[in-house]
Amino acid sequence: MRLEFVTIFPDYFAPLQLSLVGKAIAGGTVELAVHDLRAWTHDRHHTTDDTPYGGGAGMVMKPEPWGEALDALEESSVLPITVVVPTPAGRPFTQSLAYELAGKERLVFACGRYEGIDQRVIDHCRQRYEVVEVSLGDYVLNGGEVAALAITEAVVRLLPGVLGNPDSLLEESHSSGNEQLLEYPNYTKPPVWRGREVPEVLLSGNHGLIAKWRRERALERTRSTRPDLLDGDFS
Ligand code: 6GU
Repeated sequence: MRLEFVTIFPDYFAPLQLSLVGKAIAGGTVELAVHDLRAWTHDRHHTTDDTPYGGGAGMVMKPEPWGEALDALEESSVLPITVVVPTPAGRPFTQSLAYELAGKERLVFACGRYEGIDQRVIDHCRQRYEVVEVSLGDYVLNGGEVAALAITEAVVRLLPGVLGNPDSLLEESHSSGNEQLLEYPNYTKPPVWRGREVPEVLLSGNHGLIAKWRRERALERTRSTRPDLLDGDFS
């Protein structure tokens, strides 16, 4: 999978060389390119924003550098482009959207700053590419960069061969193999730590009882912190 980021802050993407995503890059599963939007400006100050038509606070990203950036990316590879636009006005990011994006050949993250990107850039993209506007949740970040990192991590770990143990994908919170429940609590050695004991059932070796206990804890946790995930028929 090819992952590209267009941004005025390329340094935000340095951490992608670390950990699991870094290994996916080193191992060739992921090909990564970070592009400085300012490379497609032509004025002395490398201007990427301007005041909004109609007035109001904040600045809007100018369309011209974005247009040139996307033209250049389109010419750089024949892979079909899916443009991901991180924005609080986007479609909520979920595990199922992560799986959807993991199936694409080439994601181009258009990271806006300020109050966003001139709408004509998005409209232009919709005409030429697949476009997904994605929101991480109902709060406001200063720009798309941190959101793009989060989306990237969620997507890359789903690619074949990236996780050491693919069974992890089945057990974790929000995966389809877990009835949409939050994950049960986990314990490791020692059996007693600062007077706190590991629940006895986990030491029993009785896999049926352990599975039942874990499901009960998962339900309890979900009921208390995310009742919205339960649509009724859980027992
Ligand atoms: Cl995806 N982008 C920005 N800029 N702010 C956000 C967001 C995304 N999700 C929540 N807030």
